[in-house]
Amino acid sequence: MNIKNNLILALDVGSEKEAIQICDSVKHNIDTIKIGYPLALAEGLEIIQKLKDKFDFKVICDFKVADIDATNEKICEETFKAGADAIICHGFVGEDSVQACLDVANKYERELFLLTEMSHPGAKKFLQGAADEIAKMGVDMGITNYVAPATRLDRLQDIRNIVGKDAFIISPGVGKQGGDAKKTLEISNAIIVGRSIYEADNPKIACENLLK
Ligand code: NUP
Repeated sequence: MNIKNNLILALDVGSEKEAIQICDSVKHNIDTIKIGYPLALAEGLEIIQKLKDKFDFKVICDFKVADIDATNEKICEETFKAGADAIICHGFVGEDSVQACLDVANKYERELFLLTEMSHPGAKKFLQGAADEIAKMGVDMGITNYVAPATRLDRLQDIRNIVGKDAFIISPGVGKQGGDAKKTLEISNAIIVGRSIYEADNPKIACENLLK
């Protein structure tokens, strides 16, 4: 995926009106947004196509798909039918569940991102211990897109070493969660930033400051 300025906006706002205001402010700095449950639950999946039509953005749906294979397939179908360019799935559910997501992504010629280790402190308790295996599973399955944390650069590097230099890693955790944009981009292909942009008085300047 080609991402302008290697910066993805996590658009976790609660209304279409707010979403449009933020997108309008950052549209010259950003061409890829990540929509998760907050906005999709507030406004429905139609918000994906609305924002794509208005701003010509690529949309990654952060639905952290983590169910049995049959249900994952249905979730991915609905998400891609709604216009998403990519979807994020969890890896801890295992190969069959992830394969179901990959099959639907391939059918629609869209992309799948495999979430390995999460960025928050709580991820250390359970997920961190499995993250290397999740990344290895992704490599074995031929997955080329990953999500890995900006908050723990040592772990981000470990995951980079497993998935290889040609894999595409996007990293949340810059800004509010404590991660550093520049250091993260030495390892990752793009950063995902939410609150530091959409809670800023001027989201456009917040983007520019992140890119300095
Ligand atoms: O490990 C993850 N950490 C994380 O923060 C995986 C994620 N998908 N996210 C998401 O990235 C999170 O749900 C939010 O949408 C975004 C980070 O937002 P912020 O901390 O920059 O506000």
